[in-house]
Amino acid sequence: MLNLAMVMIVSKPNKNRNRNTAMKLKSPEMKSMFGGQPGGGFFDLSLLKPGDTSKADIVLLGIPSATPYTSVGSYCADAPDAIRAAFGWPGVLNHHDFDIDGYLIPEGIKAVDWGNLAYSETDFAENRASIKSHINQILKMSAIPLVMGGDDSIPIPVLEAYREHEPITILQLDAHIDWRDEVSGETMGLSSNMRRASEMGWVENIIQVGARGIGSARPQDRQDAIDWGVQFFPMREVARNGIHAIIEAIPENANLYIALDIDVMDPAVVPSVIGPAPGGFGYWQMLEILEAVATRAKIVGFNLAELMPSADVGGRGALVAARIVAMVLGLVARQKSE
Ligand SMILES: [Mn+2]
Repeated sequence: MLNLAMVMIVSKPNKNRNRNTAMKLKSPEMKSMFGGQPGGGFFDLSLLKPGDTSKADIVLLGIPSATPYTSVGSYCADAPDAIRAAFGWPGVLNHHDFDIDGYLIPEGIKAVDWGNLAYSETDFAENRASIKSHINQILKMSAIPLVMGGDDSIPIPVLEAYREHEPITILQLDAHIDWRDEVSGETMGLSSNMRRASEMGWVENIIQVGARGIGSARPQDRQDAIDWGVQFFPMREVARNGIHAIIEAIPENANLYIALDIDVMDPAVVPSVIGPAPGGFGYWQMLEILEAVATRAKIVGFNLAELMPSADVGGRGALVAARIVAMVLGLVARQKSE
Protein backbone atom coordinates (compact mmCIF):
# COMPACT_ATOMS: atom_id res chain seq x y z
CA MET A 1 0.00 0.00 0.00
CA LEU A 2 2.78 2.37 0.93
CA ASN A 3 4.65 1.71 -2.31
CA LEU A 4 1.56 2.10 -4.39
CA ALA A 5 0.79 5.42 -2.72
CA MET A 6 4.31 6.66 -3.44
CA VAL A 7 4.06 5.66 -7.06
CA MET A 8 0.80 7.49 -7.39
CA ILE A 9 2.21 10.63 -5.78
CA VAL A 10 5.33 10.80 -7.91
CA SER A 11 3.97 9.47 -11.14
CA LYS A 12 1.24 11.96 -11.76
CA PRO A 13 3.26 15.18 -12.05
CA ASN A 14 6.11 13.32 -13.82
CA LYS A 15 3.75 12.05 -16.44
CA ASN A 16 2.63 15.57 -17.26
CA ARG A 17 6.14 16.93 -17.30
CA ASN A 18 7.35 14.12 -19.57
CA ARG A 19 4.55 14.76 -21.98
CA ASN A 20 5.37 18.44 -22.14
CA THR A 21 9.11 17.97 -22.66
CA ALA A 22 8.53 15.20 -25.19
CA MET A 23 6.57 17.66 -27.29
CA LYS A 24 9.41 20.19 -27.20
CA LEU A 25 12.34 17.75 -27.52
CA LYS A 26 14.07 17.61 -30.84
CA SER A 27 16.54 14.98 -31.87
CA PRO A 28 19.28 16.72 -33.84
CA GLU A 29 22.00 14.69 -35.51
CA MET A 30 25.74 15.30 -35.82
CA LYS A 31 25.54 15.22 -39.57
CA SER A 32 22.93 18.00 -39.54
CA MET A 33 25.30 20.09 -37.42
CA PHE A 34 28.09 19.67 -39.97
CA GLY A 35 26.15 19.96 -43.17
CA GLY A 36 24.25 16.72 -43.76
CA GLN A 37 25.14 14.45 -46.65
CA PRO A 38 22.93 15.53 -49.53
CA GLY A 39 23.25 12.92 -52.22
CA GLY A 40 26.49 11.62 -50.74
CA GLY A 41 27.52 7.99 -50.59
CA PHE A 42 28.93 6.00 -47.69
CA PHE A 43 30.99 8.35 -45.48
CA ASP A 44 30.27 11.04 -48.07
CA LEU A 45 32.15 9.20 -50.82
CA SER A 46 31.06 10.01 -54.38
CA LEU A 47 27.73 8.32 -55.01
CA LEU A 48 27.70 6.77 -58.48
CA LYS A 49 25.45 4.23 -60.20
CA PRO A 50 26.00 0.46 -60.22
CA GLY A 51 28.25 -0.40 -63.15
CA ASP A 52 29.91 3.03 -63.35
CA THR A 53 33.08 2.68 -65.41
CA SER A 54 35.23 5.34 -63.75
CA LYS A 55 38.45 3.94 -62.31
CA ALA A 56 38.51 3.21 -58.60
CA ASP A 57 40.59 1.18 -56.14
CA ILE A 58 37.66 0.26 -53.92
CA VAL A 59 33.96 0.04 -54.80
CA LEU A 60 31.24 -0.01 -52.15
CA LEU A 61 28.03 -1.59 -53.34
CA GLY A 62 24.67 -1.92 -51.63
CA ILE A 63 22.95 -5.23 -52.40
CA PRO A 64 19.52 -5.14 -50.78
CA SER A 65 18.49 -8.69 -51.73
CA ALA A 66 19.56 -11.87 -53.50
CA THR A 67 17.67 -15.06 -52.62
CA PRO A 68 15.33 -14.29 -49.70
CA TYR A 69 13.33 -17.09 -48.10
CA THR A 70 9.75 -16.48 -49.20
CA SER A 71 8.61 -17.06 -45.59
CA VAL A 72 10.24 -13.79 -44.49
CA GLY A 73 11.06 -11.84 -47.68
CA SER A 74 13.84 -9.28 -48.10
CA TYR A 75 13.92 -8.18 -44.46
CA CYS A 76 17.38 -6.60 -44.77
CA ALA A 77 16.67 -4.61 -47.95
CA ASP A 78 16.82 -1.28 -46.10
CA ALA A 79 20.21 -2.05 -44.56
CA PRO A 80 22.54 -0.45 -47.16
CA ASP A 81 20.75 2.88 -46.86
CA ALA A 82 20.58 2.60 -43.06
CA ILE A 83 24.34 1.99 -42.96
CA ARG A 84 24.99 5.03 -45.19
CA ALA A 85 22.66 7.18 -43.09
CA ALA A 86 24.26 6.10 -39.80
CA PHE A 87 27.40 8.12 -40.23
CA GLY A 88 29.13 10.65 -42.42
CA TRP A 89 28.96 14.27 -43.44
CA PRO A 90 30.77 16.37 -46.02
CA GLY A 91 34.44 16.62 -45.19
CA VAL A 92 34.52 13.89 -42.54
CA LEU A 93 37.12 11.97 -44.55
CA ASN A 94 39.50 14.90 -43.98
CA HIS A 95 39.37 14.24 -40.24
CA HIS A 96 41.76 12.14 -38.17
CA ASP A 97 40.27 8.69 -37.57
CA PHE A 98 41.31 7.66 -34.07
CA ASP A 99 40.44 3.98 -34.59
CA ILE A 100 42.86 3.61 -37.49
CA ASP A 101 45.15 6.49 -36.44
CA GLY A 102 45.21 8.57 -39.60
CA TYR A 103 43.05 9.42 -42.56
CA LEU A 104 40.50 6.65 -43.03
CA ILE A 105 41.45 6.59 -46.72
CA PRO A 106 45.11 7.44 -47.42
CA GLU A 107 45.80 10.06 -50.08
CA GLY A 108 46.02 8.68 -53.60
CA ILE A 109 43.46 5.92 -53.05
CA LYS A 110 40.09 6.29 -54.71
CA ALA A 111 37.02 4.70 -53.15
CA VAL A 112 33.54 5.18 -54.60
CA ASP A 113 30.02 4.15 -53.68
CA TRP A 114 28.01 2.57 -56.49
CA GLY A 115 24.72 2.93 -54.60
CA ASN A 116 22.30 0.00 -54.50
CA LEU A 117 21.66 -2.75 -57.03
CA ALA A 118 18.09 -3.05 -58.25
CA TYR A 119 16.47 -6.34 -57.27
CA SER A 120 13.37 -8.42 -57.83
CA GLU A 121 11.14 -9.87 -55.10
CA THR A 122 10.24 -12.78 -57.37
CA ASP A 123 13.09 -13.54 -59.79
CA PHE A 124 15.94 -14.59 -57.54
CA ALA A 125 17.99 -16.13 -60.36
CA GLU A 126 17.97 -12.71 -62.00
CA ASN A 127 19.14 -11.12 -58.72
CA ARG A 128 22.03 -13.56 -58.53
CA ALA A 129 23.02 -12.99 -62.16
CA SER A 130 23.06 -9.23 -61.65
CA ILE A 131 25.10 -9.49 -58.44
CA LYS A 132 27.61 -11.82 -60.06
CA SER A 133 28.10 -9.62 -63.12
CA HIS A 134 28.50 -6.40 -61.12
CA ILE A 135 31.05 -7.96 -58.75
CA ASN A 136 32.86 -9.40 -61.73
CA GLN A 137 33.04 -5.93 -63.27
CA ILE A 138 34.58 -4.55 -60.06
CA LEU A 139 37.16 -7.37 -59.95
CA LYS A 140 38.06 -6.84 -63.62
CA MET A 141 38.76 -3.16 -62.79
CA SER A 142 41.27 -4.56 -60.26
CA ALA A 143 39.20 -2.88 -57.56
CA ILE A 144 38.11 -4.45 -54.27
CA PRO A 145 34.34 -4.84 -53.74
CA LEU A 146 32.96 -4.01 -50.29
CA VAL A 147 29.35 -5.14 -50.17
CA MET A 148 26.66 -3.87 -47.85
CA GLY A 149 23.80 -6.43 -47.74
CA GLY A 150 21.12 -7.57 -47.69
CA ASP A 151 20.49 -10.92 -46.05
CA ASP A 152 23.17 -13.60 -45.92
CA SER A 153 22.17 -15.17 -49.24
CA ILE A 154 24.22 -12.40 -50.88
CA PRO A 155 27.68 -14.00 -50.52
CA ILE A 156 26.71 -16.91 -52.80
CA PRO A 157 26.48 -14.91 -56.06
CA VAL A 158 29.24 -12.56 -54.89
CA LEU A 159 31.61 -15.52 -54.43
CA GLU A 160 30.53 -16.92 -57.81
CA ALA A 161 32.15 -13.86 -59.38
CA TYR A 162 35.60 -14.94 -58.14
CA ARG A 163 35.53 -18.00 -60.43
CA GLU A 164 37.77 -16.43 -63.09
CA HIS A 165 40.15 -14.88 -60.59
CA GLU A 166 42.75 -16.14 -58.13
CA PRO A 167 41.68 -18.90 -55.69
CA ILE A 168 40.43 -17.51 -52.40
CA THR A 169 40.32 -18.25 -48.70
CA ILE A 170 37.10 -17.33 -46.89
CA LEU A 171 36.99 -15.95 -43.37
CA GLN A 172 33.39 -16.19 -42.20
CA LEU A 173 32.44 -14.19 -39.11
CA ASP A 174 28.97 -15.31 -38.05
CA ALA A 175 27.01 -16.69 -35.10
CA HIS A 176 25.75 -19.36 -37.52
CA ILE A 177 27.74 -21.75 -39.72
CA ASP A 178 25.30 -21.64 -42.68
CA TRP A 179 25.89 -25.22 -43.89
CA ARG A 180 22.25 -26.20 -44.52
CA ASP A 181 21.86 -27.86 -47.93
CA GLU A 182 18.40 -26.38 -48.33
CA VAL A 183 15.60 -24.76 -46.39
CA SER A 184 12.06 -25.42 -47.64
CA GLY A 185 13.57 -26.42 -50.98
CA GLU A 186 15.67 -23.26 -51.40
CA THR A 187 19.36 -24.10 -51.81
CA MET A 188 20.64 -20.55 -52.41
CA GLY A 189 19.32 -18.98 -49.20
CA LEU A 190 21.03 -17.42 -46.19
CA SER A 191 21.48 -20.67 -44.26
CA SER A 192 23.37 -22.35 -47.12
CA ASN A 193 26.05 -19.83 -48.06
CA MET A 194 29.10 -21.66 -46.68
CA ARG A 195 27.96 -25.02 -48.07
CA ARG A 196 27.55 -23.46 -51.51
CA ALA A 197 30.94 -21.76 -51.13
CA SER A 198 32.52 -25.13 -50.31
CA GLU A 199 31.31 -26.41 -53.68
CA MET A 200 33.15 -23.69 -55.58
CA GLY A 201 36.44 -25.00 -56.96
CA TRP A 202 38.12 -21.63 -56.47
CA VAL A 203 37.50 -21.63 -52.70
CA GLU A 204 40.62 -23.18 -51.16
CA ASN A 205 40.03 -22.71 -47.43
CA ILE A 206 37.17 -21.74 -45.18
CA ILE A 207 37.74 -20.47 -41.65
CA GLN A 208 34.56 -19.92 -39.63
CA VAL A 209 34.59 -17.78 -36.52
CA GLY A 210 31.93 -16.95 -33.95
CA ALA A 211 29.50 -19.88 -34.05
CA ARG A 212 27.62 -20.07 -30.77
CA GLY A 213 24.45 -21.07 -29.04
CA ILE A 214 21.86 -23.40 -30.44
CA GLY A 215 20.13 -23.08 -33.80
CA SER A 216 23.30 -22.61 -35.83
CA ALA A 217 23.64 -26.13 -37.19
CA ARG A 218 22.50 -29.70 -37.08
CA PRO A 219 25.26 -32.17 -36.13
CA GLN A 220 25.54 -33.51 -39.69
CA ASP A 221 25.93 -29.97 -41.14
CA ARG A 222 28.81 -29.32 -38.78
CA GLN A 223 30.37 -32.70 -39.54
CA ASP A 224 30.10 -32.10 -43.30
CA ALA A 225 31.94 -28.81 -42.84
CA ILE A 226 34.70 -30.46 -40.79
CA ASP A 227 35.00 -33.27 -43.37
CA TRP A 228 35.40 -30.62 -46.10
CA GLY A 229 38.22 -29.01 -44.14
CA VAL A 230 36.60 -26.04 -42.47
CA GLN A 231 38.52 -24.73 -39.48
CA PHE A 232 36.02 -23.71 -36.82
CA PHE A 233 36.68 -21.19 -34.09
CA PRO A 234 33.46 -21.25 -32.08
CA MET A 235 32.83 -18.15 -29.99
CA ARG A 236 33.32 -20.03 -26.72
CA GLU A 237 36.83 -20.97 -27.81
CA VAL A 238 37.63 -17.42 -28.97
CA ALA A 239 36.38 -16.00 -25.67
CA ARG A 240 38.70 -18.37 -23.82
CA ASN A 241 41.81 -18.30 -26.01
CA GLY A 242 41.74 -15.02 -27.93
CA ILE A 243 42.16 -14.41 -31.64
CA HIS A 244 45.76 -15.51 -32.22
CA ALA A 245 44.84 -18.98 -33.49
CA ILE A 246 42.35 -17.53 -35.97
CA ILE A 247 45.01 -15.38 -37.58
CA GLU A 248 47.46 -18.30 -37.67
CA ALA A 249 44.85 -20.38 -39.50
CA ILE A 250 44.82 -17.96 -42.42
CA PRO A 251 47.51 -18.87 -44.94
CA GLU A 252 50.03 -16.04 -45.23
CA ASN A 253 49.41 -13.76 -48.21
CA ALA A 254 46.17 -15.59 -49.04
CA ASN A 255 43.57 -13.86 -51.17
CA LEU A 256 41.08 -13.41 -48.38
CA TYR A 257 37.36 -12.87 -48.72
CA ILE A 258 35.68 -11.74 -45.48
CA ALA A 259 32.02 -12.78 -45.14
CA LEU A 260 30.66 -10.99 -42.08
CA ASP A 261 27.18 -11.61 -40.71
CA ILE A 262 26.57 -8.74 -38.29
CA ASP A 263 24.98 -11.21 -35.84
CA VAL A 264 28.55 -12.25 -35.01
CA MET A 265 28.48 -9.13 -32.82
CA ASP A 266 26.93 -9.27 -29.37
CA PRO A 267 23.21 -8.35 -29.41
CA ALA A 268 23.95 -5.62 -26.85
CA VAL A 269 26.22 -4.03 -29.46
CA VAL A 270 24.11 -4.79 -32.53
CA PRO A 271 20.51 -5.55 -31.52
CA SER A 272 19.14 -5.31 -35.07
CA VAL A 273 19.33 -8.89 -36.36
CA ILE A 274 16.74 -11.59 -36.94
CA GLY A 275 18.60 -14.23 -34.92
CA PRO A 276 20.31 -12.59 -31.93
CA ALA A 277 22.64 -14.93 -30.03
CA PRO A 278 24.12 -13.96 -26.65
CA GLY A 279 27.88 -13.84 -26.18
CA GLY A 280 29.11 -12.26 -29.40
CA PHE A 281 31.96 -9.90 -30.24
CA GLY A 282 32.37 -6.33 -29.06
CA TYR A 283 33.46 -3.54 -31.37
CA TRP A 284 37.13 -3.50 -30.31
CA GLN A 285 37.49 -7.27 -30.58
CA MET A 286 36.17 -7.13 -34.13
CA LEU A 287 38.63 -4.38 -34.99
CA GLU A 288 41.50 -6.43 -33.56
CA ILE A 289 40.56 -9.36 -35.80
CA LEU A 290 40.17 -7.25 -38.93
CA GLU A 291 43.41 -5.41 -38.34
CA ALA A 292 45.35 -8.61 -37.64
CA VAL A 293 43.85 -10.27 -40.71
CA ALA A 294 44.98 -7.32 -42.84
CA THR A 295 48.60 -7.82 -41.75
CA ARG A 296 48.42 -11.51 -42.69
CA ALA A 297 46.51 -11.70 -45.96
CA LYS A 298 45.36 -9.68 -48.95
CA ILE A 299 41.72 -8.72 -48.58
CA VAL A 300 40.09 -9.30 -51.99
CA GLY A 301 36.48 -8.76 -50.97
CA PHE A 302 34.14 -8.19 -48.08
CA ASN A 303 30.47 -8.31 -47.33
CA LEU A 304 28.44 -7.31 -44.31
CA ALA A 305 25.04 -9.01 -44.15
CA GLU A 306 21.95 -9.39 -41.97
CA LEU A 307 21.51 -5.92 -40.50
CA MET A 308 17.74 -5.57 -40.00
CA PRO A 309 16.96 -1.85 -39.57
CA SER A 310 13.35 -2.51 -38.56
CA ALA A 311 14.66 -4.09 -35.33
CA ASP A 312 17.29 -1.45 -34.62
CA VAL A 313 17.43 0.47 -31.34
CA GLY A 314 18.10 4.13 -31.93
CA GLY A 315 20.23 3.33 -34.97
CA ARG A 316 22.85 1.64 -32.76
CA GLY A 317 23.27 -1.45 -34.92
CA ALA A 318 23.53 0.56 -38.14
CA LEU A 319 26.18 2.79 -36.55
CA VAL A 320 28.33 -0.18 -35.52
CA ALA A 321 27.85 -1.72 -38.97
CA ALA A 322 28.91 1.55 -40.59
CA ARG A 323 32.06 1.70 -38.47
CA ILE A 324 32.94 -1.91 -39.31
CA VAL A 325 32.52 -1.23 -43.04
CA ALA A 326 34.60 1.93 -42.59
CA MET A 327 37.39 0.02 -40.87
CA VAL A 328 37.52 -2.59 -43.62
CA LEU A 329 37.55 0.28 -46.12
CA GLY A 330 40.47 1.86 -44.26
CA LEU A 331 42.41 -1.42 -44.05
CA VAL A 332 41.86 -2.28 -47.72
CA ALA A 333 42.82 1.28 -48.69
CA ARG A 334 46.10 0.85 -46.79
CA GLN A 335 46.80 -2.44 -48.56
CA LYS A 336 46.11 -0.74 -51.89
CA SER A 337 48.49 2.11 -51.11
CA GLU A 338 51.41 -0.18 -50.22
MN1 LIG B 1 24.13 -15.51 -38.82
